[in-house]
Amino acid sequence: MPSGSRYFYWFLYRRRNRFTTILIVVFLLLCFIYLNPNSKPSDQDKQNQRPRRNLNERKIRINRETYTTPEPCHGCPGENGAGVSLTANESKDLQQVLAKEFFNLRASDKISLWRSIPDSRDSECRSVQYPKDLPSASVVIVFKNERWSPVLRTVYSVLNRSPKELLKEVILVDDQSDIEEMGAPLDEYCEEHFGDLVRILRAPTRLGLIKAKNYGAKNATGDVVVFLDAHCEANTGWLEPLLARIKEKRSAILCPSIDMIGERNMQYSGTGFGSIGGFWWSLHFNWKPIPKRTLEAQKSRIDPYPSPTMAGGLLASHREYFFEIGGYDEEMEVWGGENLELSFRVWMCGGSLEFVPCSRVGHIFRPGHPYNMTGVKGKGDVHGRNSMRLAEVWMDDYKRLYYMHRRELIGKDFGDVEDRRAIRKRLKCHSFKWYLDNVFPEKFILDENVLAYGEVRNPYTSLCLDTLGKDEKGSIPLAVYSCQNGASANQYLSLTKNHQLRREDACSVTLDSSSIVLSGCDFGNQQQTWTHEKNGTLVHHPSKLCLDVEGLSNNDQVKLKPCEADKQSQKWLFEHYAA
Ligand code: UD2
Ligand code: MN
Repeated sequence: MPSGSRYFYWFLYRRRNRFTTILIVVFLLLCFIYLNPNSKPSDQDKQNQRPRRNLNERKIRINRETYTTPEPCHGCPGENGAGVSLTANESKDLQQVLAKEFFNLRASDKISLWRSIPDSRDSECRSVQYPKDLPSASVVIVFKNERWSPVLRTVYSVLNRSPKELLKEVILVDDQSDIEEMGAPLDEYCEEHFGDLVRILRAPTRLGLIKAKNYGAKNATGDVVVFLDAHCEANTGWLEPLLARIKEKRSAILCPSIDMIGERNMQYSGTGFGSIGGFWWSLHFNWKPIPKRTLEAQKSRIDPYPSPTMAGGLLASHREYFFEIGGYDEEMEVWGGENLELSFRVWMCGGSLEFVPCSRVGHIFRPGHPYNMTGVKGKGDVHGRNSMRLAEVWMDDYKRLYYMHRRELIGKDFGDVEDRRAIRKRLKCHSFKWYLDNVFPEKFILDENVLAYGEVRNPYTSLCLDTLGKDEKGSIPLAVYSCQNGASANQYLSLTKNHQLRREDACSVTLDSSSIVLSGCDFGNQQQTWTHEKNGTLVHHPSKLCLDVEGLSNNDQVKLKPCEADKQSQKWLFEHYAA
């Protein structure tokens, strides 16, 4: 027997013909596999590899010279903005992912980085002709612990849906993320795929989103700076209407209409339009319906319209103007307050804040934050301290209404605000009263222009009317609780000149024949009218019944009862009466 390699050669020699046949068969088989489209890894498979360097780079290279929009990812999940479902296997430990990211990262990872989404604009927007010579834009996206697929999808949506001659650059500001793939792999990916269209700046220390936005904007070179959160999808034609309005009015700060990207399944849904931004006196942002006066002033329903405040994340401003009016407050930490601060400031200092119906951008609203919310100075309550700064600089005496909600902050340190007050002086800005009267006349001021306000005490006990910690987000019961001597916003009620018994945004009405709750105020609703008689009773107009409380102990619900002269549980005294 031949041994070792000799045996091998002998074998080959003897079997040469058969061996050649096998080679040919293998070759044909390989050709078949390569040419059969079903056996190639799909676009989706390729995209799910991370870091994703196996993409068909030629197709998607989007640098200045070879700017093309990638082919749609046919057959991929989530196309046309559809929601994505997960297999049982993919859903394994999903709760942990949700608890960490506050959105469904697994679903996001299944979707193409440049998926298609439905054009959610009003059909009229599609035929608007914008001027050719619009200012250029730098899009600034700040991120802290955001993930690969939503961040890159934000970038692709901007690159694919902005006219290339208008987009100067995209600037990604990494606010010291702890996620490895967002470091060098992101640098490499952007360099390879986007050339100098996308720049990445690494914050030298944790800046917090407010300073990070300043940092990005200072490094921007476009005429206009546009801020986006790092989990957005810009929709068709989103940029032109923003730039066109800034060309018309340099001092207008503009917000696209924010569409929703479902945090559970990533479904893109248009939100229509019909909102302005408002605020609570606790200095949180809220959405309100567009007032009639605003609708009436619009020439067309797709025109930009004024809004008293903005949510904060998505906005466009002439870059130089943004800094002329003070940029963001560099002493604000991490998250919160800067959106109302900029809103009040731009209005009070001669500019305007407008919502643009034809510009639409989707955003994933997350129920929590994937990053540490603790500031150095604001410690556990960065929003509270940031809001103190804005109240102290911009709200004049109306800051009382903020401190009424946040009594524990009275006397706390809010840092030095002299530089910010200097802006107000330099620009000769209006008062906060001017803002309330002219920009937001719908805002209810709890202690102005009312018949009575403050705690509503039963003079025979130490009990006050109380909303038991519930606010306008849900239904608000009206009950009694030990008086807190002005220390609780739950006990602050107003009796208005049009006879409503209300708090910030909710008026007392009868739920059934006897119990009382607070719900949306409606001036036309007779069920909401009350009189405070000289003898101390609060009489409900339509029923002619009196506000009464049965047990006279903490948490007892108030009721409507037949009025009885001298019944102690029907006597109420407001803390203040208008002179
Ligand atoms: C809203 C705004 C947000 C900001 C915030 C108030 C929208 C859609 N979003 O909160 O832009 O105005 O209200 O301050 O209106 N980030 C950092 N560093 C940090 C923390 C966050 O870079 O220390 C990034 C974060 O990765 C994200 C952006 O800032 O890209 C906004 O943060 P968010 O999405 O958690 O804030 P959101 O949408 O709750
Ligand atoms: Mn966000």
